[in-house]
Amino acid sequence: MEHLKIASDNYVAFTFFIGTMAMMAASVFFFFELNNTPQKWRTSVLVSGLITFIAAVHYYYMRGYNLSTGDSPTFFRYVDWILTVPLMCVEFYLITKKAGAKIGLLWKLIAASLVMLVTGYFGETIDRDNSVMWGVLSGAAYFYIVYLIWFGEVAKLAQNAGPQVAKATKILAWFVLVGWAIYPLGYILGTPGGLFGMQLVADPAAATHAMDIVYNIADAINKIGFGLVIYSLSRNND
Ligand SMILES: *C/C=C(C)/C=C/C=C(C)/C=C/C1=C(C)CCCC1(C)C
Repeated sequence: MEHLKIASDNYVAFTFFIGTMAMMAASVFFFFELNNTPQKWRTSVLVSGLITFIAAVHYYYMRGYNLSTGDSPTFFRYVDWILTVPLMCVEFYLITKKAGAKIGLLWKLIAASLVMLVTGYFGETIDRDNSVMWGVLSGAAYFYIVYLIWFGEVAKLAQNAGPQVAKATKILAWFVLVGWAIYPLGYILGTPGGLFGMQLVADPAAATHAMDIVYNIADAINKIGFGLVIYSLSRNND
């Protein structure tokens, strides 16, 4: 068996390792806390654990893939997102359900997130020549999600779901507005001509590395942070 050494300045591999460990630890935490979570919040905390657990498994693969090839594990990255982002939409649905959220709202959020991710994947992989167009389409779907959560149905429902849910939804809305906005930054850094034809990082390898580091940091903030907001909601509310 080959033993791969990580250079001390290999920040990409470092963030893949730390990301794996953080997602694993968060999953153990959420799963073990289920036992002393009030019944009505159990599904929400379980979903938080599923999100970090799915990410942990993908990070485990991505870490190994990156270490042995030096490449960006774009495929695993998008499989992870395709599973976890819709689950984050489920969280919004679950916490606003008691204020009357309909299943149609969940499908809208999921459909928009799938459009956002599939178009992003095209731009990063099979149609890099049109990365700007795919990025713009993906961004439009992203803004639709932001709209639903900040001003649309989710925001309105949260207002009627009691002060604790309203507060948690507002924090999650900030995650979507600021935390999720880190991803297009990674896309712009890593995709040739990603910023309307401009290249921010000239060297292609450096550009890919910057993208992976940005995505890894964003994932840790968004997946674990999101879960912790749900967790604290489950403790503040009876
Ligand atoms: C746990 C993973 C999460 C929360 C992933 C979120 C991903 C995004 C919000 C990605 C958005 C993108 C754009 C808005 C434009 C460029 C392409 C993407 C897919 C990076």
